[in-house]
Amino acid sequence: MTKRILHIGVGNFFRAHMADYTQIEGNWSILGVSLRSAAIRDGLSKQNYDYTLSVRGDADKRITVLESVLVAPENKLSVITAVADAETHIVSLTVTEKGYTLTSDNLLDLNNLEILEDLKTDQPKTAIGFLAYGLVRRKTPLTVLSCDNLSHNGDILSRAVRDFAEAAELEIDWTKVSFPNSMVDRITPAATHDLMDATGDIMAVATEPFSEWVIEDRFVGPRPNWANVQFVEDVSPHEQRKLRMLNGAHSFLAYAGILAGYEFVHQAVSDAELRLQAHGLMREAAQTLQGVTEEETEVYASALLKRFKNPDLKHRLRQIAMDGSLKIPHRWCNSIRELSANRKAGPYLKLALIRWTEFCVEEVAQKYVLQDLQAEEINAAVRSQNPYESLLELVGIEASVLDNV
Ligand code: CS2
Repeated sequence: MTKRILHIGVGNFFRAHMADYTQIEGNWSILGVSLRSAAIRDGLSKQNYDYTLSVRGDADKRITVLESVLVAPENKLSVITAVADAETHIVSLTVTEKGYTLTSDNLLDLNNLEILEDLKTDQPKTAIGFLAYGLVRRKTPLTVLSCDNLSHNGDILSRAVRDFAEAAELEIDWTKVSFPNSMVDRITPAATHDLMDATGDIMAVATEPFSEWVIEDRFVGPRPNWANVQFVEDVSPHEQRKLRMLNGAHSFLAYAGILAGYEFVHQAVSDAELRLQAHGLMREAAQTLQGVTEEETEVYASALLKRFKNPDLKHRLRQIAMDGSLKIPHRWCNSIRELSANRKAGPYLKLALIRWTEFCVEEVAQKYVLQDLQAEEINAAVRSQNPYESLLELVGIEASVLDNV
């Protein structure tokens, strides 16, 4: 009998990554949840929840592992019931950084309006609310697997659900729940009309051939035997390598690239100066990593530059630039703090922060709508007496820290 994963956040990344691994595994099925919009359910339901995965450079694949998709606002009780259901062994999430409703200290934001509402009702809206109300009813062990680009994603999620449960006075048997940390990687751009035309599938997803997944082996129930997944005791070294080098360089290329007038990652990274700077940032980040040699991180950096250069991916810089105020702390700031504490230089990481502040100033000057959860705060910072320092404060960096790197 197939076993079930309940997956919250059925966007492109999940459909290119976890869905692909699970289909290859063969013994599990996935019930999806969309937290807000009905668009993915509406599109996929017309095609039996199957879709085309267009792996650039390889043959297209048909992904058939999704059972169905619940749209949370229409099916609140069904989502809670599915979290509690003994046949669901894993609840996984790809809800992006903002889906965790955190403060800048990575704690549950108890002033977030949706969290405040969710605390008062068992008809929640947020991922944290659904998890907590589902766990209250849960009788058997459950693994909750965060697959988002946050440093210590499982620990952060666990803390947020616990804080929610405490504030809502919910009783949960924590001995039956685990929250492994994980590192996920596969560059997956937003779908385009060209992709839909080429595949004849309006729900097609494009991705790159490369993919990586490292998970802490802390499952409290059965788990899929996913091929090519590394199950490890501690994911930190992998997660830091990926977040600080890949995502760090990505965000740098996004802001510096947009300022230089480029649209796609492959264009920005083909600019000799930007490539050198992105490489410099990766080398600085590499100095903060434990247990890897300089040679290994150099090989990794070169492989990343090659992946970024893939012209078939058409990965928009603006997709990466979104929600910078939530991404930057995980991607640059930990490296900066560690370099500063060790009195090491980090001119390219510093440059990246400067480029982000310039990007914010320029977006406001152009009167663009800022694509950032903290758009209001960014606007206020840009209009303040000292935009540079105020913006840095938003990502938790004091200007004085930068004096040391
Ligand atoms: C990107 C990531 O949009 C972004 O912020 O940096 O989605 C990146 O493509 C993935 O993490 C690659 O695994």
